[in-house]
Amino acid sequence: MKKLILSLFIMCLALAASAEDGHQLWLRYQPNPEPAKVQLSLWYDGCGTVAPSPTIELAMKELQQYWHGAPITMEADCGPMHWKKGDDGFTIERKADGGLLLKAHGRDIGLLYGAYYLLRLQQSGQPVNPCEERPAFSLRLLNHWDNPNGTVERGFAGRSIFWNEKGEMRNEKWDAAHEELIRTYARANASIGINGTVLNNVNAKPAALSTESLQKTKEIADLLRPYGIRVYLSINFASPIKIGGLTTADPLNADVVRWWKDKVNEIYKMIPDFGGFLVKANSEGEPGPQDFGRTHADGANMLGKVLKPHKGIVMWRAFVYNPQSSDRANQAYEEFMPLDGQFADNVIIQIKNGPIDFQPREPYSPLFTAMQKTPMMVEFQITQEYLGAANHLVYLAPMWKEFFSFVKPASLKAMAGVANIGDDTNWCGHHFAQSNWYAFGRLAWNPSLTSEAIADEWLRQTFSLTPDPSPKGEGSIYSQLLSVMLDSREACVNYMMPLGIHHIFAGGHHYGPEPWYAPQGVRADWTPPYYHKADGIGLGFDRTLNGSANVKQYPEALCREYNDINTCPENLLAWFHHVPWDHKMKSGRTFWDELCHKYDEGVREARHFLTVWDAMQPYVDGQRFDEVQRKLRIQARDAEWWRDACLLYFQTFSHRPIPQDMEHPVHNLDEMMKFNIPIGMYENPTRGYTQ
Ligand code: GCV
Repeated sequence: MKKLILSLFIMCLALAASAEDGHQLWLRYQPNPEPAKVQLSLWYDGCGTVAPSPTIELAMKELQQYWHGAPITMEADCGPMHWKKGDDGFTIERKADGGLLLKAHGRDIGLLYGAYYLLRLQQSGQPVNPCEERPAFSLRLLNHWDNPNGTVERGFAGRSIFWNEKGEMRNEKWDAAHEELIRTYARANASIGINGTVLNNVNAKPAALSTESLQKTKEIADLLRPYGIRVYLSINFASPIKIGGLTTADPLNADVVRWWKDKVNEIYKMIPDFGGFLVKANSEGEPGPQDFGRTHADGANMLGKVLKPHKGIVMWRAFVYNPQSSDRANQAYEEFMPLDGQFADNVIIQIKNGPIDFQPREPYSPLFTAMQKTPMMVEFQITQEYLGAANHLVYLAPMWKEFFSFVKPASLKAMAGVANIGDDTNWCGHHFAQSNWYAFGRLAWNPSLTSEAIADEWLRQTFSLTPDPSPKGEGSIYSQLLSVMLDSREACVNYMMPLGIHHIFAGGHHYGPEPWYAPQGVRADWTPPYYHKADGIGLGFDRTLNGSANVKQYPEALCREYNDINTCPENLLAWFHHVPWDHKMKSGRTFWDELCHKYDEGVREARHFLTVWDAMQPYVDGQRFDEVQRKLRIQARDAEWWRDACLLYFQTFSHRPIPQDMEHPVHNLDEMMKFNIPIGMYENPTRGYTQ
């Protein structure tokens, strides 16, 4: 044990001294000088041996290269009766001779997952015990919002890793390096159990289905396959018109159906294990079946039918809203509930975790508990569109766990996450944003893992942090850093939009505060005043039975709880109520005073994160230390900017003083109102407010 601690300590010192760019993610296994003892035992229906698949070869290679423990026997029944059956799981047993037995439940990928499981335990210093592991969801998918020109919508980590500016997968010059990049991406995903990836933006260009583009998709699929990852594509519902030369895309039109059938056949000829389609229809200007007088079910089922013979699926998004409605939060429910039970069995409705749009805090989308007869999956956003982009350290597992405290994982078929990955050297733009990719995969495998356990294993693997014999001792730097991760989401809510306020971001790029943003001609539901409704009386959206009645979409007990301002959880107060400025809060303060204190608390937390990180300097390599420090400085300044902008702006309605017992704004409202960051939705701002 002493030896292990000493070598980890030395490793930490060595790491601190050497430069590190973060490209290795959490995969920092130490190679063996000699291959580890790993044996294969594969058979065919109990009567013959079979050759290992590329996936099994990978598992073998990973363990031989990096496993330092007891000899391992890997075992699988590869007969047609078993192969491809069963789940993606595995079992680990201890043999009488002290060796380990790793058995796939059915599919070869179980052995690769088992290999990464063992390496994770080794890397994070945890013991290996007999276990049986199986994923909670059979589909664990990343959604890339990558455009064919190489930009990434809401991408803050550079450009697409799949498509270059010419809309090509790759060109001659970066062939080998690019293939390596895709393989590393696949390996990282496999190490956390992700088994599917949608390669293009849901705002899909019809050309994604051109034969030329499909050829590139096939090349990517070939690289990902050994890692157990299937590819999927987002499709544009008007493709039959745009690239098929038809005059309609009506899902009930025979020519349209034939066009989709032919296209799907073409895809499966090239990619026999193609996963299926993701569809954003009749949403934010994207075409859909309603353009032809048909329903979401008509559109989804037509696609489901043509994919079915190939075992493909349709993920049909419920992210719909129109400018006329009086409450955007009501709309997905209003459009989809009447269709409950009408979807084909290979169609899954993909629903964002909240009813509006990936806000720092939202209640869960009521569709999840309302729809009873329709397969559903949740869509989380790993990329931080509304959480400080790649500048803020915000660990998202607590947010996703909050969702699962309301929505039972067993009620869902699958979990999708909008990826935060780009071609930046460190993949995610911020070293700590890697933890969100990691946490997404771990929760998709096992949603009952705690946020703390995931953060702990990620930190240990990513930063090789065990600098002292009691690294988790009360008050140790390590435990403070762990707390930073665990507290970071709530801190972000506090300095951006506490107490249920939502969608008060800058227009367009969504970075920074702009609660006043309401230019003429912009649809109301794209402007913050639509959501905060600040006036002389108070702040917040009345979604009670006297207001938009959104509360009615929740189960009865929750409806009652949310509807009453005295029982509604305070962290959702302004989501469900127009809260009077003098409303008495549990703390005894008025709502206005509480709001001021929450913002200030957020600022103090963001500053504290920087203080903790500064103390990490001796234990972290120089490059990553500096890069994270720079980002934490931006975050602390941004938190101040958010507090000052929001409080000074809302004060013009509340006409109440900022309490004496907190720090007062240091920026001027008129100057902040003139400030804007000249970027679009494809890049990370280099800094926030600079006055
Ligand atoms: C891909 C929000 C984002 C858009 C995104 C959309 C969606 O509106 O701002 O960038 O488009 O959600 O999820 O479809």
